[in-house]
Amino acid sequence: MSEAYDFRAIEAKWLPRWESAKAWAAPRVPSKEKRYVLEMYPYPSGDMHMGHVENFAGIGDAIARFWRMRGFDVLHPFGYDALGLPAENAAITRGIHPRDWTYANIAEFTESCKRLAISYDWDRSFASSDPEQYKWNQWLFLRLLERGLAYRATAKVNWCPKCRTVLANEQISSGYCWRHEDTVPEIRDLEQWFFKVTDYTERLLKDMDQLDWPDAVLTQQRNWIGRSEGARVTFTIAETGDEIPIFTTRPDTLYGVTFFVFAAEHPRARALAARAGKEREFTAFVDEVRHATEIERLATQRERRAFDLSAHAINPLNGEQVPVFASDYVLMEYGTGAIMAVPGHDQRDFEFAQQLGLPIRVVVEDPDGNPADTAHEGEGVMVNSGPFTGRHTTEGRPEVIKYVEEQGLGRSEVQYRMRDWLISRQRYWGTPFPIVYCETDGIVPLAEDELPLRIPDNVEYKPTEDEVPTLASAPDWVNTICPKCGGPARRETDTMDGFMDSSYYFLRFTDPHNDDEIFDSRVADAWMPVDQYTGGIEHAVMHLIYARFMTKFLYDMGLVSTIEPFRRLMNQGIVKKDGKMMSKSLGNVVEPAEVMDRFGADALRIFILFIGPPEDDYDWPEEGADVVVGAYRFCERVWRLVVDNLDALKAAGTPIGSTDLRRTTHRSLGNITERYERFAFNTAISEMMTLQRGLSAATGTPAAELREGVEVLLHTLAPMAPYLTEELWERLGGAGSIHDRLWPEADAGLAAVERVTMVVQVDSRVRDKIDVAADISEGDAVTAAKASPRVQEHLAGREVVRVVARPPRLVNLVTR
Ligand code: ANZ
Ligand code: ZN
Repeated sequence: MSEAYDFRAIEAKWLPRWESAKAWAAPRVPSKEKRYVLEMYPYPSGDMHMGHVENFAGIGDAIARFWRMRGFDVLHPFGYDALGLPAENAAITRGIHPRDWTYANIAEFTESCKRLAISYDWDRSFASSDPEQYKWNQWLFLRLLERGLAYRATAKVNWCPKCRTVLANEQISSGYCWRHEDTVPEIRDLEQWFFKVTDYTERLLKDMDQLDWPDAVLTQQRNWIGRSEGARVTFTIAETGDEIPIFTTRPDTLYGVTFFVFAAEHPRARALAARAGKEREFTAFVDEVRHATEIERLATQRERRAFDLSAHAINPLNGEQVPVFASDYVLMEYGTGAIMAVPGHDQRDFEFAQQLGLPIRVVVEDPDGNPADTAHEGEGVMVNSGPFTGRHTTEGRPEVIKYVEEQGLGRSEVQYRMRDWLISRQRYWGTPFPIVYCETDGIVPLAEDELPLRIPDNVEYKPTEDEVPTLASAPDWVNTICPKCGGPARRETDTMDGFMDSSYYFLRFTDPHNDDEIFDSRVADAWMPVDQYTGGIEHAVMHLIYARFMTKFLYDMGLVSTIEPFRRLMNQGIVKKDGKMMSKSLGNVVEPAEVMDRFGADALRIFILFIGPPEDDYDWPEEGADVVVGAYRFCERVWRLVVDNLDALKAAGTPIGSTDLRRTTHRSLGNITERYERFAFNTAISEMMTLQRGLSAATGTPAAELREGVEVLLHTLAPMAPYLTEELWERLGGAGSIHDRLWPEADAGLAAVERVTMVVQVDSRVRDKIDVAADISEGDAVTAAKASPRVQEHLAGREVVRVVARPPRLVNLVTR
């Protein structure tokens, strides 16, 4: 009876050794070609779940370890995105201080990472809630302020009564709070801090061509930036002479304007209402509109709130006068807050016209014939359009713009959907703003040596029924003196959005404990950009836009020489159970700790990569943790392969010649390597399993050949099963750690697949001879046969009714 596979003993033996050797520490600057591998750092809201296991211990660690064995200097850091709402919500429901809750979770999460043997450089680890880290949020804020990129403005904000905080527009899904799906945010007016990301729109768009990112993410970014080309055209109110510019993407439809619409919040709309003696009704109308969310306002197929302003707008192109309304479907924040309405060619205008019985005029012919119940929004030949009649819209559009410009009626213009980044949060557990408000000096920045301005610790964090503590709950902290005049001043009681922390943490990881600078530029330049970034598709816009913005800002400051932080991005799939995301509240969680207790960390690591391509979702089967037994058995078979043959393997010399087993080994190595390179980890594992079976069955072969195969198996399995391979490598008498070794190279001669000539017949007559691999599959042989041009010529479109395939020598296509 051979020695049993005791993963517990193996884990207990190696983990402390790797820890004390700091086995995964990256050099300060790389001396070899570098690779920077990063997984989006997690919010520590509890212990690790299976999604984290997949991203961190599966994908990220397999890549980092593979690249290390390929001879690169690898930076693979880890930390925690630890400021933000969940800590306060936990504090509210459990009566525990946000800090205590956060750091307890971090300790637990870190233990799980270590048990999983994820190759993180732990000396670089930090939490964004560490004052030494959020100091740099404050420092960056001051740099943005100096350059006019941080500013204060009154904004209509979305206030969630349950979170008791302001939500960003992107934190609202289908009109509800992103965290409280039954709560519609209220609208409030507040003075807020913004970052001017809109100064970077063109660069954010243009530099996308450098990114090797999934198309879905690039598309979301493009839509979020929302670039529209069009024109600004000025209309005049007949009754008052007010000149009102509008933004349109379709100046070629100017002859189809039949009415004019203001956003409810537009100041000229209120003035016109007052002029018509309708101010009271108008105020009620505006109040109602402000309670609708932006998403609701832009939706088609709903009743629109309309207010007749009893005025007329003059179309500058044809002098026609059209009625003027205010409505909720025009947004104050986009374009100019007023539109020319073309119901013939804009669906929202069409629906508004139908609702109010306004005229609809066709000025672009629909090539497919215009159905009466929709607007034709596409291109076509211009009709009823004065001198432009007969032109195609694609030509007419620039001509109209040119005419408008010549006549001084307007100009061409580009508009963006993207707004400035609202950075203020009315929360306690966030980064305090490094400024004071002084009665005489206004906004006064703190000096650098006063940073970090810490979150006041003396607040007894005790939420009550209807009030959550904020920084305002610490009056001795809020009331301070002005650094400039020494007079009384107040601190800002808002804190910064958590996306601030994640907008540059990847740069900070290159030099994480630098107290004098945000990072040493030489060090950052040596490691940047991140070569492989992995994280959820839910971060396609906010985080990835803000991180790109901040990198460009730091580039502009001359601190870093990369303009794009993440060269390559992967979105890992979601681990589900019963078709839903695993979650404690649904009770459908398979706990990583349970799996590790039963089968060991290596089995879990292998399993999580074996479930499918990393980008695909995975629905965990009924059996729960039991399914991992397959990966465990594979570990056990590898164990036995080595332990049962140990004496022979240790005595083995160098293999020679071209034997079957050697060819299998080298061909497998070639395949496995190629799959690692594509991050096709699941198929790499299948190939390793095939190799293991071949080796385990090869009893009686010379030990040297067996040893060669075993070494390939252990080396290629090392990035996925670090404990097992390290132990077996030691038992084999291998030198040093297997994780410090270089990836084996396949012998090209041995790995080469033999080629043979395959005869292709059509109705039993030879029509072609093609060169194929000797191990070609039946399916591939038939495909290759059908693809031959000569065969196709002889088939001449006739149907193949039967195929006789004898790969690799013969395929016969029978047509009758
Ligand atoms: C006339 C017109 C005719 C329009 C037509 C479209 C089609 P994008 O592509 O998203 O940039 N618009 C302009 N400002 C608006 C606002 N503040 N609120 C709501 N809608 C607004 O959309 C630009 C188009 O959206 C503009 O072009 C304008 O309608 C409308 F056949 O002008 B258009
Ligand atoms: Zn909420």
